[in-house]
Order: sequence, then C-alpha cells, then structure tokens
Amino acid sequence: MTRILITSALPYINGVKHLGTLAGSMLPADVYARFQRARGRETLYLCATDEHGTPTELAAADAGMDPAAFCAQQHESQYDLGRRFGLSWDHFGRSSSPQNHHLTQRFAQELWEAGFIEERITQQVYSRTDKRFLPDRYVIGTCPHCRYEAARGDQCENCTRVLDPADLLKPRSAVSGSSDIEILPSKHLFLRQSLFADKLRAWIDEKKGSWPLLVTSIAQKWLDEGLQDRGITRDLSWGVPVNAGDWGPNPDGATPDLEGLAGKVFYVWFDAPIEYIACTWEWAEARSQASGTGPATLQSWERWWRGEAAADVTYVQFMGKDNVPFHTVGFPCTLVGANERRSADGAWQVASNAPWKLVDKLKGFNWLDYYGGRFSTSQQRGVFMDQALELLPPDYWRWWITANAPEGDDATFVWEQFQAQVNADLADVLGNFVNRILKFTETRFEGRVPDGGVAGPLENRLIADVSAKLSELTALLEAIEMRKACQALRQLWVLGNQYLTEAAPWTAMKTDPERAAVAVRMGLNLVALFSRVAAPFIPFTAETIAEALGQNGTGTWPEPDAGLNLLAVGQAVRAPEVLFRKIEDTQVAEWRDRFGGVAEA
Ligand code: B3M
Ligand code: ZN
Repeated sequence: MTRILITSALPYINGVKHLGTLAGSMLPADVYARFQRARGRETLYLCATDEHGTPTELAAADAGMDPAAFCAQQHESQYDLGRRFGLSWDHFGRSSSPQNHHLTQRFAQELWEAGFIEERITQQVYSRTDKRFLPDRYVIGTCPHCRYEAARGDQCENCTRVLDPADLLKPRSAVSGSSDIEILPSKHLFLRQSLFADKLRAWIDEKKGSWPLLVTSIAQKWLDEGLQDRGITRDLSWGVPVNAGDWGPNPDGATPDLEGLAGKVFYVWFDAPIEYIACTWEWAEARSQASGTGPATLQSWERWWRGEAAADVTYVQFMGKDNVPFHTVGFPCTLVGANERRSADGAWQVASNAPWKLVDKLKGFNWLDYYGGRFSTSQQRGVFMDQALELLPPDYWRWWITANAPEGDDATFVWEQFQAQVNADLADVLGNFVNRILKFTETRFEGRVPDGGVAGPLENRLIADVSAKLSELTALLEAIEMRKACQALRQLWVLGNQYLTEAAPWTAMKTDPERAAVAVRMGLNLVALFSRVAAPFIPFTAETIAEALGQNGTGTWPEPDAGLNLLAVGQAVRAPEVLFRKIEDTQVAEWRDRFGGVAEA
C-alpha cells in the first residue's frame, strides 16, 4: 500500500489570497488529498504560511506591526479562511517555526560541510535614502529580459525569470521610492547549483512524459540556460539567522567567515521549501502533544521523507508555474546536496544512508486570470478568499475553480460564465436530481429506500454506464487531471438524470409500482454514489447529501464494478434543503460593479 505525501505551494503571509492562488495550488491539492483518503490510503496533506523575506517585512511595515506579530495574525487569518474553504490540511504550519529554523540551519551546515556552499563578496543595492541594503523585492525596476517595468529584484512576474536585484534596469527602492542608491560589497553564501546540472538534467529527463509538459519544459529551459549558483542569504533581520558558529570545515578545510556573515538571514526561497519537511515535524509534534506522549520521535516524521522508511511514500507537489523553477532546481539541489558530499578533488560520494526523498509527481498550473488580466494582491484586482465566502458558499467556488483548472493553458474568471456554469452543473444537474428523487421518495415511499421489483435492461445499462464513467473518473483523479475529472463527474450526474427521465418512476407509479420501486431504489443509490464521488470536489454539499440519506459521512471511494448497492433497503431518507440556489442576474450585476469586470487593455 502506498502512502501519499501532498504539499501545496506555501502561500505568502502578506495578506489574504485571491482565487488564483487557490486554483494553482491549495484547492487541487485538497481535492487530490480527499480522493486519496477516500481510497483508503494513508495520506498526509501539508501546507504552511511562507513567512520570511522582504514581502513580509514590507507588508508588516504597511500594517504598522513588527513582522513576528504580523505573521502570527496573518497565519490565523489564512488558517481560518482555508478551513472555511474546506481545505483538509493535516497540518497548516509556519515557515517561522522552531522546526524550520532548526532544519534550515542544519541543511545549510550539511551543504557547507559537503562542499556545496561557498562564500562570495557580492555587490548589493544600498539605499542612501533608507540607509540600508535593499535585497529582493525592496528593489523594483525594469526587467532586463522582457522590459517589464515593475519587475521585482527576485523575479520578474511577467516573464517568470529569476533575477538578482543588481540586474534590474532603472532600479529604485520599494521602501521610499528613491533612486538614490549605490552598489556596495557584502559577504553572502552561495549554493553551487551549477555543480548539480547533470544530476538534475538526468532526473528531469526521467520525468518527461509523466509530469505535465508545462513543468518539464520550465525545468528544461532553466537547465538549458545553464544553472547559476544562487545566493542563499540576505541582508535582512526577519528570517532564519545564518548562525554558522558550529559549522565544521568544508572539504577544502575552510570555515565560514563569521564576522562577514553576522546579522544575515537565509533567503526565503532557501528556507520555504524546507518547511515542507519542517511542517511534517510540526504535524508530528502537534499529534504527540495532543495524545500526551511527549515530544515527537524523529522516526514519526522522517518516515515520510527519508531512506528505507519512506520507500512506500509517493510525494506529490502542487504549485503555480512561477514556483516550478524553485521546486525543480532550487529545492532538489538542497536535498541532493544533503544526500551527497564532494571531496576536494571534486568527486561525489553518498553522504547519507537515509537520503531525502525528491518529489515523485509535480503538478504545475498556469494562471487563473480575472477578466483576461492577472489577479493581483498588490493592486487588489479580482476576488479574494474572504470576499468569495461573503458572496457564496465554498462549494460554488470549489466547483468552478476545479472545473476550470488552468491545466493546459491559462484560464480566466468571468462572472457571467461562472454564473452559467454553476447554475447549470450544480443547480440544474446535481441539485435537481437529488431533490427530485428524494422528494418523490418522501411523498410516495414513506421516505424509505423501497424493496421490490427487479432490475431490467434499463438498469443493467445504467450500471454498466456508471461503472465505466466511474473508472474513468478514478483514473483521471489518479492522474491529477482536474478539469477532465470534473467533466467525468458531471457526466455521471447526467447519466443519473437521463436514467430517471427514461425510467420515469412518477408515471410508472400509476401503472406498475414495482417498476417505480426499482427506479427509485436506483435513483437513491445514484444519489449515494454522487455524494461519495463528489466529496473531494464539493465536500460540504456531499456531506449534506450523505446526511439526507442517513449515512454517517461520505464514506469510501466506490469500486467501479460494485454495482449500485450502496443503500440498505428500508433505509430512511429525506429531502435536504435546496442544495444550490441559482445565482441571479441581479447578483452578477452587483458583483461586477463591486469587483470590476472589464477586460484589461
Ligand atoms: N510562497 C510563492 C507563492 O506563493 C511561495 C511558494 C513557496 S513554496 C515553498 O507564489
Ligand atoms: Zn521579465
């Protein structure tokens, strides 16, 4: 039996996330986690807030708070919103946790001692107006590659290339806006990514064909452009301190320059992926505290990550395309580097008999846009998680976003299309089906699953069709094809509707009650099936349906060939409240007004 470890890209702490973030990482990861749990696999779905780096310092300063207090508050708010969206994290951790401080420092130490980190004097942007170094996002300027004018010092969000603040043309300070800046030397640690090029290329080549083309081609592009060594420290105060005091010598016999590195912290993209591991430790710690068994053992969390103990783990990551480089190059270098060692003559050796696991499946997404332009946190463009929940229950959003997952290409959110699709799929097809059959059972069969009658050709065809569709849906979810999975699920609902229309128990009731009983029994079993298979997508509604059928939860994922026998004859059922109220034109008009709904020029 495989265990499934799932992580979704860690949302930045700086403010409430928009629907684009949900679409590209957290929501598909949740659908997949719920599916795997329903299949009976031991599943661990982890996420955390990404709390370090310049965006945090900037956002905290905006809020007039110190970074630690700001992060504590924002973490709570993101946790709360995630839960309200039904994100079934096993743990929602924090990259500022003591566990992550510990592991980040330990990985850095191992990489240093293994010969994969070196010190360099770098030229840093220094703001005379602000009297400080300006790392990463503290510098804004024109992208040297695509000429985008608001590129940040760490990455151009237009062409996704990773940058160094000193690369930017016309640089200016994000703190004061001042362009009164100079370049000054500063000592930093560099991860020698260039040494890993061949290993990473071989690894990515292995994944071609099984990972999305989007992902392997981004990784390939990076490798083709030549892997650059990467600075992994910053002149900031908020973050994981470098603390190189007890590092041993590297293979050349050198020890780190403690004075030159004093007061520096690790680069956020160095510590954030390590939080995937640290979060597993946080999870184990929380569990052992809850059960009163004292501190978590090493084994309890390392069994998901290293060596033989993790041999049965399939590790699946979810993220937007801008995060792919850091997960196909940056983080793998950290892990491979900790597994190996380089001697002074340049030869590699295995350094650990419990090597860290690399990702097995990496699911990357394109953008979900808002009216053809990007959702933007800084410009407050589009719909944010808290606003979305003010307007409609979470399942409306979950369904639309998953059914329109930006897999093959970018997708765009438009109110009218959202309204049309949600009304059609959820209200007309699913909601109507459930309601029709349950109302009828209440009025004509005393609210119980009826006995009597025998399945005929119509039922046999239904069972065969349902079984084929269910196999298809199962395979699509295994393959993490979210759009197609939603299509298959919708087709299952349609099969149910077609069957009821043909079997027409309401007419049969008058002439052939036995026939009507068979049709109603089938219909109710379809409802039960729908609640189980819709649960990963629309968990709140699935739960309501299960309750209406007197079931204790949505249950396990059904076997495709098990037939339609999920409910016991005589089981009491009742019609639920309307499952989905249709979205009205007046609401759409109001929301368009409020959020803006005009395509970007
Ligand atoms: N915090 C970037 C983002 O939200 C980011 C991901 C970290 S994953 C380790 O786009
Ligand atoms: Zn660019």
